[in-house]
Amino acid sequence: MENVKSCLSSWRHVFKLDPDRELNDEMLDAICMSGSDAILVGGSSGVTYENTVDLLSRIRRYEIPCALEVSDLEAVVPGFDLYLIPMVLNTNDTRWLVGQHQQAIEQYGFMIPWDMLAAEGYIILNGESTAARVTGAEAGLNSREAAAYAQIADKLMRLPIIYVEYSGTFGDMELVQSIYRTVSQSQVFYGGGIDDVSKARQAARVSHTVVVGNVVYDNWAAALETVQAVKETPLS
Ligand code: 1GP
Repeated sequence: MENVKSCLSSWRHVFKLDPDRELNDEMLDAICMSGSDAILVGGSSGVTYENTVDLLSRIRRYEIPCALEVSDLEAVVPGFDLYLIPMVLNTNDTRWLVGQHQQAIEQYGFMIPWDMLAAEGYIILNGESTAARVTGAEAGLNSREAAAYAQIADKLMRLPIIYVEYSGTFGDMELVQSIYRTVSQSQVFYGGGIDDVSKARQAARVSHTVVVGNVVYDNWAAALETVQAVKETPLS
């Protein structure tokens, strides 16, 4: 775990790539050579073994570290540097907290490379997102409620990562800051709606790691600009 934590601690900016979406070689080259700290492969739907292998093999032409965010057991592909395991904190459906994990370990526990895994305590805050709908997340939290979930992850469960997920929309930076201020050992990831330099900077002030997703596919020139914006912004 210490190795995993020290690897994660160098991640300030991360691109999240969806195996189910098209990315041509020129775009992938620009993303992998952008100076970002890592590529996170994952998506909320349509992720298969085949499209994950395909994307990994293309990213492997580059030196950038590459992690798989495991959302579907059928799409777990060997060869990533790290495997991130989401555990959704703000849902009443425990399948997304520990249920699917229990089944996976019961079935495949003997072949899990535990020292390559890191758990992510997800707090899902965009009720319109696929992730919220699929997991039944109670997304309408205020800052105090969200920060209380963060303390469960940080202080009770001692998870390496707290993932503040606004997927598809730019979040409430005051709420993110209240989470950031409350943690003492977890690394706070922020993701959601970053599509320009200004939003990248705002998120970089209140989270250890900034995750940039959709804009890669919508406006990759803008996506590339987020790297430097994050890197030159100090944490608050
Ligand atoms: C999605 O948090 C990531 O899981 C990034 O969000 O796609 O909105 O950038 P966006």
